[in-house]
Amino acid sequence: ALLSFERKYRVRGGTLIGGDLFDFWVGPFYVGFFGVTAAISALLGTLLIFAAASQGPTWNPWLISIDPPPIEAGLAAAPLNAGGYWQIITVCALIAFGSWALRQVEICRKLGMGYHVPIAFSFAILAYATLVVFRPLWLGAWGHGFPYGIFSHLDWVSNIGYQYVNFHYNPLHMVAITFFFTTNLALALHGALVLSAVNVPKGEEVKSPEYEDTFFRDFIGYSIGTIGIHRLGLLLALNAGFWSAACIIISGPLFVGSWPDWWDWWRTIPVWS
Ligand code: BCL
Ligand code: UQ1
Repeated sequence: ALLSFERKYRVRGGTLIGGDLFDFWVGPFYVGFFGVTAAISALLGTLLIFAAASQGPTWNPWLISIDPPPIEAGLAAAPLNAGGYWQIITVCALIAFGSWALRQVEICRKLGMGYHVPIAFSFAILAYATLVVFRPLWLGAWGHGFPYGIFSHLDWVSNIGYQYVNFHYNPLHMVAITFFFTTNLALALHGALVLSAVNVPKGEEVKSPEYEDTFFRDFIGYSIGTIGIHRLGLLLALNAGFWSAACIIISGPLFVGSWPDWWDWWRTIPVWS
């Protein structure tokens, strides 16, 4: 069912491509050209996952793994059962994610809103593309992408981590983790603060944002403000994704060896060496 206000916002236009062709809704969902391309590529990618799994040794969902080509195959197109499925599935995924972002753009344009959501989602796409496109390209083989499987991708992360001895010492991994944790802290504070102001006993009026500001001024002498916390949250979250991509793209292409040893420059600073 349509919510009471929804009809009013079902406006024409704002499409990037195709004019009015796919400018309609199916139930609650806006379709659009990119809704069609997202649906087709997601469906095709999913079917190919099943096709590839049918060629493998197991239907155990934990153990199914669709592997990239062997490293020796370099950047060539691989036979289906030797990484070719992985390559096509990766293309489907990239088209699906890209379409999803562009569909968000069209909805933003329809509603006259900012592009914050598609920009934010683009950082997630960037991180994925870094793992399966940019880093493999830079290292010269699709075999450097991660395998599509539940345990197998965990094994990949573990193996790549130990390939650099101890990934915790990767300075950009440290930065990324710090942004992930700080994002969590910010959302916990924000969620708690808003609920504390709004969850008043029955019959009482909810507390205004001034109370929220006052809580933090009493508490730590500073309030970032009600818009400010959302700007901060977005900034923290985007940095988490960005530095994740950065920490893995430097591992291999720009740095080989042991991340713990990378810190030797620090131990040899003249002041204490
Ligand atoms: Mg580490 C990466 C944290 C220990 C090796 N590690 C990461 C980062 C993150 C992190 C900073 C992964 C997040 C990311 O990339 O998001 N690592 C982390 C933490 C510890 C840790 C907190 C810890 O010990 C407390 N890491 C270790 C140990 C090593 C190690 C020391 C193993 C032994 N780590 C590695 C390696 C890597 C990481 C190797 C990486 O490659 C990875 C990284 O940086 O990757 C970039 C980015 C988000 C995405 C990639 C998601 C993209 C989503 C796409 C666009 C959309 C998907 C849609 C979906 C399919 C649809 C779903 C359908 C609907 C739900 C229905
Ligand atoms: C805050 O200052 C604020 O403004 C009133 C919020 O808005 C509702 C918040 O959610 C939070 C968490 C803060 C406090 C945050 C900092 C960084 C001081």
